[in-house]
Amino acid sequence: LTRRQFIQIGGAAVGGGVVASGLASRWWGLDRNRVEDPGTDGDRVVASYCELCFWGCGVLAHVKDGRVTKVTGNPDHPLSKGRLCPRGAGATGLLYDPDRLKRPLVRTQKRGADVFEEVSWDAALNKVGEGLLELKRRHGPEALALFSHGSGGTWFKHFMKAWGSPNVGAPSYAQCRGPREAGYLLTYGTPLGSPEPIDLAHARVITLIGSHLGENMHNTQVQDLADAIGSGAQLVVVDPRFSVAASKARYWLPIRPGTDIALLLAWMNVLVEEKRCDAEYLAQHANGLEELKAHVAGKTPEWAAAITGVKAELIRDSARFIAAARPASLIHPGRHTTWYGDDTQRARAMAILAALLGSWGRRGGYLTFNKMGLPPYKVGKEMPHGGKGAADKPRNGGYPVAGEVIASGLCDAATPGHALYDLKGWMVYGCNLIQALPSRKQTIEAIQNLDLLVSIDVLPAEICGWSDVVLPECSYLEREDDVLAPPWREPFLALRQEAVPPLHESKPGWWIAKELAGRVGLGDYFPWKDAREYVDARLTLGRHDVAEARRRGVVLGKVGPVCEEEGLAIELGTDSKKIELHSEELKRLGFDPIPNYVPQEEGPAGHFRLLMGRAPTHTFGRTVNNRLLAEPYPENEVWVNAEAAKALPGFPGPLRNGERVWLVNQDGARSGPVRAKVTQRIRDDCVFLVHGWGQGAKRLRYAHGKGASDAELVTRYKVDPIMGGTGMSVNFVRLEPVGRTA
Ligand code: MGD
Ligand code: SF4
Repeated sequence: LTRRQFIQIGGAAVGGGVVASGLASRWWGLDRNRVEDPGTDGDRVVASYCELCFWGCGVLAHVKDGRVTKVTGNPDHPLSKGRLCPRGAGATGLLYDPDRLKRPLVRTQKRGADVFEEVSWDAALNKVGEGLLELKRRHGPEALALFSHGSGGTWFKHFMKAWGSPNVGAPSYAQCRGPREAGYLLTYGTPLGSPEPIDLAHARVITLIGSHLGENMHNTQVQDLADAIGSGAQLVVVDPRFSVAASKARYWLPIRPGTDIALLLAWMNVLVEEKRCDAEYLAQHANGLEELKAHVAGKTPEWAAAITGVKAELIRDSARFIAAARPASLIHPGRHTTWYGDDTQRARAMAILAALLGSWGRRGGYLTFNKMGLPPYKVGKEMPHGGKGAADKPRNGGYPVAGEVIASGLCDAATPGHALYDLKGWMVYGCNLIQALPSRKQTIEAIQNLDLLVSIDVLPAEICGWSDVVLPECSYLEREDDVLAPPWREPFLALRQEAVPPLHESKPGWWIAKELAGRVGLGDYFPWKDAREYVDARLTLGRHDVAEARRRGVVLGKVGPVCEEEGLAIELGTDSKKIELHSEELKRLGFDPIPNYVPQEEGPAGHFRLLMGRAPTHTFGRTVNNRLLAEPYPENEVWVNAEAAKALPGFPGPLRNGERVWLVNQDGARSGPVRAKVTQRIRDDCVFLVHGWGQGAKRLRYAHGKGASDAELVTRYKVDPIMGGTGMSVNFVRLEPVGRTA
């Protein structure tokens, strides 16, 4: 199977138009051995890094007559390797979106009425500055929180340090990858971070447990996955839905949602009972093998079959298949892991399974990536707050293994009556909290109690409609930002550079933060003239060739060994310096030291469990208004099992493919109308929606009202007691007919 076939199938499965559309020529190299010629058809090419999601691929923006004509992958950049995913290729759809925020806005009616007047930058910044100073005077600096998602947020994080508040969070932790970070931290002594240090390219068997790579597009991972498949790697996919990856898999396990821990324990049972673990590796590196053996003793495939709905034979065969490829048998850790409230334990189970396979620290498994250091800009003034967040002042509601500030905790802390209540102001950079936090009702209640809500955004997202002041940032193609230097196999520094000047009256984040700082007496903490001078100073201090870095957009570091096979000894970050199969820390904290399966609550009769995921051409709500990306996937659909669709309560006859339905949850919350995708590719106890649609923001003229919002249907959530993640797959919906026209 070639990359092209894999991607074609992926595209066809989720929106056949993609492959046929104009996007296809910009989407990946069409031959996997050849990088498309990035030669410009314009006046010049500007190297930068992408912000259509948070992966950070290197791009080349081609500019002609002052307009960006196309965006291609930077061949020199280790994350893009000359290719972009469809979202990255569609960046001009954001740059030239007619609905962009054009001028600063100040609210003129009650919050949520979405009525604003356009004002000058001076007026808007003065208003925010006065509001901030009043907040500080009345409640102290820590009454301000920042929600920040995206690399431009670094300027506002810097502002928060100067201001003196540790309350900086993002939904990407407690509403996304947090449980995984906690699970791996407890097991190996280190969280995974982003990009995940996994070796998809060299794995011989890749096990995806509810990770729908191919629809979930992290460019480098999908490239590596396609390459691995092309060179004979096999997939095992555990998903209630026949995902694109499942359609390529040797084994697909259509699991009952919420029962993965039972399956993982049964897989461990087979490995242990049949002596298929890496005994030598475990003897050298792990603690608690005997306790683990005793724990999984009765947890046979037959036991798990009754729970998971997956045949015992399939569980046994797939366990043997996974074990046969060890250590190059990769259990993908997943990323969006806040499902059922027991998610740290599920992540622990995955981490333990990886240890039994001996894949931590080994080729084809988990690697140790390196980061390129870069000296900081010399501010010359000590920061009032180190900004260590959760570790500094617990904004984590007492969840003992929370490694970052809990965004939902910041919401709690703005809700009167809550034990942590002391927040009075929010700055929101690039997060649509209305869709991103669980329980919209609580988010709005918190907002209504704030003294000040400021949002900084490119588009008029729903959160802007609730803000007091809206500050329009320019898109990433119109601005400079800080250097990006994540840990990676080939360490690198990447530059964000302005391809074209800001459109309308939008401004870059660095400018907004600096101007605000000046208005609240913190100008000394922003001594740089502009972001370019800031970045060049850091590069110069790091002894890099600034002109060359700007030309290539990337500085490559020295590649060192990343796994045992390359000579890197396996070192664990736990206190015991061993892999904690049995976690003493969890035991001390009063939690199960080895994961246990605990049944999830079932939904009411006639309801389906609501599951969510991604589509290849969209990054949740950030791209739904992008006309280019809407071409292949204009709105989401609700996946409904074909058998179940034949006799839905309240429907006069079978639900037809393409028919519009309302989704109504167990508490009466309603979303839609949304088209039904009637398919055999999903179990009959759940339905599936791609996240991001059902936008209530009227100023998003294209996306407004299209599809259904899963967030609107998440009225309940189950908190992970270990790290505070909000499990959101605990809601159930029934379908209601709308009409008979497709
Ligand atoms: P989810 O979105 O939760 O996580 O991507 P993933 O880490 O893959 O995964 C959804 C899959 O899990 C679906 O296939 C669903 O059917 C399955 N599933 C649901 N419940 C269960 C269950 O109980 N058990 C099992 N085994 N499977 C289950 C998210 C990731 O994607 C993230 S966090 C981000 S921020 C990125 N966002 C993003 C995007 O917005 N767009 C695109 N195109 N790609 C993206 N990549 C990243
Ligand atoms: Fe951009 Fe796609 Fe890379 Fe994300 S994965 S940074 S959207 S090219």
